[in-house]
Amino acid sequence: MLIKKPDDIKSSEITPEHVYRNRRQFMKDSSHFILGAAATGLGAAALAQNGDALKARAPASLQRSAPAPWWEQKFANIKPAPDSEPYFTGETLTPYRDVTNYNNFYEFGMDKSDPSRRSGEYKVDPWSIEVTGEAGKPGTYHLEDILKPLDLEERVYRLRCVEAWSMVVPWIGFSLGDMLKRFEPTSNAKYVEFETMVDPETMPGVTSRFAIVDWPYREGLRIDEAMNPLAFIAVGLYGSYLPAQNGAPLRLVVPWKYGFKSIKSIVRINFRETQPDTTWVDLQANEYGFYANVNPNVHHPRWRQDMERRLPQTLFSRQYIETRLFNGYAEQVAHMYDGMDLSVHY
Ligand SMILES: Nc1nc2c(c(=O)[nH]1)N[C@H]1C(S)=C(S)[C@@H](COP(=O)(O)O)O[C@H]1N2
Ligand SMILES: [Mo]
Repeated sequence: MLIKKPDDIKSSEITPEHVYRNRRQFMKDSSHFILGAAATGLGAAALAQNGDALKARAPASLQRSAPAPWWEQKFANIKPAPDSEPYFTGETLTPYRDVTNYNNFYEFGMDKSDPSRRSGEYKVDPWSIEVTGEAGKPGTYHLEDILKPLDLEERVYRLRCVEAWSMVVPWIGFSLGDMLKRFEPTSNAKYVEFETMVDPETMPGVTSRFAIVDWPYREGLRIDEAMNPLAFIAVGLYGSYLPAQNGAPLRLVVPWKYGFKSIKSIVRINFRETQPDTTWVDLQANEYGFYANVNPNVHHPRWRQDMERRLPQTLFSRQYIETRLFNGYAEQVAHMYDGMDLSVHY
């Protein structure tokens, strides 16, 4: 790698907006970039870290410490995102600050800032996942054993919430299918169901009298959706460990579906023959469906779904863009819904 981190650049000056770089663009104007890096302290550390640079890293001062020693080894070797769709989008990344302070994670409260402000007591080590149902290898697995054979990679995906805001996030993780295959789902496994941790001691939203969710938070996918290469398990973002508020230590990321499908802090995986009940469908079936594919043509009673507000926003600028069918991932996923009426199976 041709850039070394200059000693005089304080890592605290490195901000994620600056760190972001399209590698091809980088090759084109690298001399300009080196000058820029030296002058302003942009993301030289980020670019030097891997032989082939990650798209983005958290500011060093904000990078998480490893949840346990074995995590460091995993994170030492991350395959950078490619330069093309579907595992990369040319769009500007949503800054680390917004990705980690504007969250939906009702277990910590209902305000967007609750998950980052109120998750200080939350613990992710030790962590195990219970695998049940239609699988050849059910059991309780320690997270370390699940992650051991899986290689980490970076993927830059759009995340579109049903509340009509969206982000672009550089996740770190692996294909959901690669993890699930090892539990050997049987031919009866037509769906997979996930559950989130419930810990009243460290998750203040769980005991709140305003809580509307019947815990644990539950989500599910059809098995072919789960095995689609785009379905992802994130264990990090911006090159660092996942913060509590984003679903540490591991969460689902299903980029072609509304954000609520991307369940956080998973403790149980259940393979089943029938479609599972899921949290938001149970709460309000006329508003939220099991499929929840991003679709500008399917009306929602409270938020318009043909447009979205792309974060970050400031007091002075809000960026509205058109929402795309399957959140722009139609080429990879539309075939799974051939013959289905998407306004019925919303
Ligand atoms: N356990 C759990 N998972 C959850 C939620 C939640 O409240 N609890 N909110 C969902 C919603 S509505 C969205 S939009 C995404 C937000 O993910 P982010 O905070 O990492 O952007 O998480 C999803 N996963
Ligand atoms: Mo959401």
